[in-house]
Amino acid sequence: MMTDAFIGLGSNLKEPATQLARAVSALATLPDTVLVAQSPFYASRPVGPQDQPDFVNGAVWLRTSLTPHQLLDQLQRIEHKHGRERLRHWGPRTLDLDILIFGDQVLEDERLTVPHRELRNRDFALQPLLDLKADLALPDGTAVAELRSRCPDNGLRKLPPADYP
Ligand code: A4P
Ligand code: MG
Repeated sequence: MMTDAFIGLGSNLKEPATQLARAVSALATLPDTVLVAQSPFYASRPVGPQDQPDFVNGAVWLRTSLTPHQLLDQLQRIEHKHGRERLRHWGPRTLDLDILIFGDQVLEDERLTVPHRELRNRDFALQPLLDLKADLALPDGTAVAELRSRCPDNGLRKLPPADYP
């Protein structure tokens, strides 16, 4: 069975837009998975510690027969391959890949919380999801558009396509 999965991408170190573009290429070659679409990229102010560079964020829509945990394994493999450094919680990182939504599944265990626990507070995750699928909803039926309209504003700026390869 194929499931629609939505992945959030973030980076604020070492040419963030390039990090994200490389991550999209890697996601497009995952086993048992097709890349349906990628969102525009956005510059956003950091949530959490402010003494760090702005982030670039985006999202991709995958269709996969991997399980959520198999997909997480693959995302973590890509993060490590791309030289991810994670110095502190919510601090700067070269590449962060989060499972935002995995079909209509609701999961909570020691490795995985799906939908992502911070999704409803983060315009930099909600807006790219809307760009991918305007009528997307959470498993409980809440429209992503509704969450976006109620979410704190984080100064999102859409990057022109020329800013990423
Ligand atoms: N984990 C649980 N649920 C998930 C999920 N749905 N997707 C676990 C991916 N991983 C999930 O994550 C720690 C553990 O979360 C993983 O080992 C996995 O088993 P992490 O990314 O390695 O650690 P972290 O960065 O210390 O914490 P966290 O909570 O994941 O950080 P976030 O939520 O990723 O936030 N500001 C802007 N503007 N843009 C950003 O992208 N990102 C962060 C990091 C902070 N501020 C930001 C941004
Ligand atoms: Mg993460």
